[in-house]
Amino acid sequence: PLTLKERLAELIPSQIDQVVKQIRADHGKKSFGPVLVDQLYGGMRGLPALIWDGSVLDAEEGIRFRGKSIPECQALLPKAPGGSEPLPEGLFWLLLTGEVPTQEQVRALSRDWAARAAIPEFVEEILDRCPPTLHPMSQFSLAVTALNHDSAFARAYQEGISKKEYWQPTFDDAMDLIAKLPNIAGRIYRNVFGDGKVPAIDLEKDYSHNLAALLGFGDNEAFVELLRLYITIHSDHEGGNVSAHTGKLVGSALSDPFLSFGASLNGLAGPLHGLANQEVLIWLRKMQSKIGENASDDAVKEYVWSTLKAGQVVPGYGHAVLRKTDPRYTAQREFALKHLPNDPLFKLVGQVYDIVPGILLEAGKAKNPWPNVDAHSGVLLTHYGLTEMQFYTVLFGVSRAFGVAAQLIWDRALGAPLERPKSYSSDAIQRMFKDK
Ligand code: CMX
Repeated sequence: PLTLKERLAELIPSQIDQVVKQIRADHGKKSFGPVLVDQLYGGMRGLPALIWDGSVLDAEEGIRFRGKSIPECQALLPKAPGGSEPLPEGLFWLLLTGEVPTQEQVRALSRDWAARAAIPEFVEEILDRCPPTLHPMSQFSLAVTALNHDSAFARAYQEGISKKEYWQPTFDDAMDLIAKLPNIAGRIYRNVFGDGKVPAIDLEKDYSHNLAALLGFGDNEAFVELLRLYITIHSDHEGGNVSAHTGKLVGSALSDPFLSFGASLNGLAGPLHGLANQEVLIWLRKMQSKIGENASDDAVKEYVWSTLKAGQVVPGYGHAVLRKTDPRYTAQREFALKHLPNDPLFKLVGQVYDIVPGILLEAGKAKNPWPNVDAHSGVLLTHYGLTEMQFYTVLFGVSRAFGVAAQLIWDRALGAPLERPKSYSSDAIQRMFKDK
């Protein structure tokens, strides 16, 4: 069977000639509609501005990866022997090619990533020197940025590679990037929360198993299954979110995939984006310490209102694009119903789900009162003993590499140009519309 790189090499010419050139010839001068001044001040919500092939987000239905919903991916993508969650290896193949790989192709990808997993000694040293008080996301970003030292793309560019070949070293870097993340994440986790000793990668195991083992949970098959699901659903959420768009933007300057994804991680580390992963659990724990376990609905309601009245957001609720319950939330809820139905914190998450949307609607500001992906992930990780909340967004970052890397490869294959949208000053806008 073909390797992923061989299959991509087959797909790229037809995507350029029969798809992109055709779309531009047929529709290149068509408009999506007017751009409103409000959109410039309003975080560019709804402004069509990017091509992103791996996934598209529907406001009502949620994400589809290459046209496939999360339940469809769970049904169609290859599983580990005895497992029932999709292997992220298969999801990466799907993101890149639009095709569901065979079991054998996924096995080959697991082996390839395990073989590429080692990180340079100097990167280990950088991590070992970080004070444990430096947030795990900052450490993660430092290490990923430093991997640029061995970038195949950066080297090839210096040696004068032709534009047509850009995608090839980008692909090699993307594979290295994804492959090395478990070792980086494992080292950060062990340095900050453990004894600093990181076990070796097992060349025969799948990516999620190895990541779990590096974190110290390799013997817990349910946790490994959770990681397979977690990485699959956090991988990609179309192109406009902060981490995805940042990676694409930085990549458009022909910064290599390590520099580009390092930038993505800095965006993911913000509390309105990936850091909500940790914020939700911190918020739930604070609630428990204030109103006790098994609190009444009224006590929970009061706590939610007190959050809003203090001028804070309810973490894990709301979304810039989604207008319904996030299917990534639902997938995690189903995992919890299967594996940890009686967990007290899971029950609290369910209680919060029954209460928060009504309050956000009553408060009348949030356009979407429903939970997003981050409302559920922490309770699952905590259940299995991964209780260090400051680490959660690192796992989100490992997963987000899949989506960003896939698009970086396609951007270089399609010759995507430097991104450079137009900006205006308020003064310029006032002058422009003075008499209109
Ligand atoms: N709690 C309280 N207020 C909220 C809210 C929430 N969960 N969600 C939105 N609002 C408020 C906004 O802060 C905004 O208030 P102001 O007008 O005072 O500025 C108002 O409602 C309108 O916001 P919106 O148009 O509905 O939402 P945005 O597109 O501006 O922001 C998001 C989207 C996700 C940043 C916001 O819903 C939020 O802050 N949620 C909590 C943090 C969170 O869970 N982030 C994770 C998102 C998923 C991810 O990227 O990982």
